Amino acid sequence: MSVGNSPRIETSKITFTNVSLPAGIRYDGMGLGVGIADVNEDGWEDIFVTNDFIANDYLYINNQQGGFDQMSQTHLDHVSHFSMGNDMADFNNDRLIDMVTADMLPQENVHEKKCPFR
Ligand SMILES: [Ca+2]
Ligand SMILES: [Ca+2]
Repeated sequence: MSVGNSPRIETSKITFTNVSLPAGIRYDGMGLGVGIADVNEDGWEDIFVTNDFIANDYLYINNQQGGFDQMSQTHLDHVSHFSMGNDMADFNNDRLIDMVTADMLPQENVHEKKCPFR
């Protein structure tokens, strides 16, 4: 996911404006998954971004003031370091949102040791 450096994109009928930085979406990473759900049950949708090896996964809690605060450290016990996609839903019917991340760490760590970012 690229944050904050994308120019305004216009098509003939639809216009998109990048509001990532004003909304508090400040962290770059190799984003491969985005999930939207009300994780803290305050009635406002939150965003879960899963990243591959360069950055951690980020949980953006809706601050109800037009933006989000990155709060993965206080809301999650741990995150994957090689995340692919994610999904959020009530998978076990207990009326609480569950979060699932697909991790792609290979069985051997040869590839990880060759990575220049580690
Ligand atoms: Ca929420
Ligand atoms: Ca559940």
